[in-house]
Amino acid sequence: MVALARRLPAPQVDNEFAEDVLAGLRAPKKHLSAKYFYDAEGSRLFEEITDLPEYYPTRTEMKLLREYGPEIGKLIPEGAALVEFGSGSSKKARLLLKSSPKLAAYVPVDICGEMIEAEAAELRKNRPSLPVLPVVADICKPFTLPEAALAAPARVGFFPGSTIGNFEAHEAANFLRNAATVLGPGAILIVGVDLIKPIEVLNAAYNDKQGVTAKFNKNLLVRINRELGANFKLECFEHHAFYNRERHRIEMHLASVKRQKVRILGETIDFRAGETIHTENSYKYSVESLNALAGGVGWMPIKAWTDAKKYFVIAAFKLQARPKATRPV
Ligand code: AVJ
Repeated sequence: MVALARRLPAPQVDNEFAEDVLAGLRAPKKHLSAKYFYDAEGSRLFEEITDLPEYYPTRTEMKLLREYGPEIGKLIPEGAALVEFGSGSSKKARLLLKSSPKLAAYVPVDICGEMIEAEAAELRKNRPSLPVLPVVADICKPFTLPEAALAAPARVGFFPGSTIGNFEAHEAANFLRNAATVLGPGAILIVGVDLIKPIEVLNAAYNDKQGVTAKFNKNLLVRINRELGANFKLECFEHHAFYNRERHRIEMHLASVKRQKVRILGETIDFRAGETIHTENSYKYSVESLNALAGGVGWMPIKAWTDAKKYFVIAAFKLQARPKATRPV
């Protein structure tokens, strides 16, 4: 009986969230993964952030896509498959699709099945001739593309939104290596990345006057209270966001305003006054550091497009052909 019970699949999703949260809060330096921001309310708050006057990334990237879409589209070979990593809302892909040649397929890949199915339905209405073939997968792990994408003469990856900024350097390298594996020989990759810029601009973007980013950060505690039955008091934590110059990243934290205890899943977590939970890193790159990262795993820079203020870059890479193993004579 016990052996049988142990073979039953665990209720994975909830368990993974619970385990990650507990492990993060037990650690000497408390931390939570930024991927957990995006429940329904968190996704709504992020959309609100993208409209804030201080939050330049989304606006700048959209402008670049509108302005250079036709030029970027020229890099996409006729009949290719366009694979979007972590698509969420395909607003940006739509701008790229507008200037693409005839494509074999558009393949949005996301861990959230509901999200991409809804987006796919929307896109099919707009572009009835384009096969939209969503894949539900973790973009950092190997997955198989749909047959139509594999049969296409080439595959082009698209990774907008500076989502890569949430990864540590080794995770970013791992993502890029996985993208190469998934897309295969001859692949092209188009990445949108937030650039290093004056510290005041960066700090303002993550400390907006209306407090939407603070709400977005604290929503993680709301989610933990709801889904894991914790008793975080929102008024006892403060939103802290600042640029870390040495590490080229924005850090977001939730700082405990006093000494306090929080109950979660039968455990008590102690907070010292001023102690923080590190909730997000948002790495900023230079075109050079991005090229070095990509080049290190076989992606050769083709071209990069930036705005006049150099706030954001859309960079295109080509997968370096692997030297063929020579046959011993
Ligand atoms: C979605 C990771 C690009 O880092 O700017 C926005 C998330 N966090 N405001 C970013 C975010 C706080 C965003 N990314």
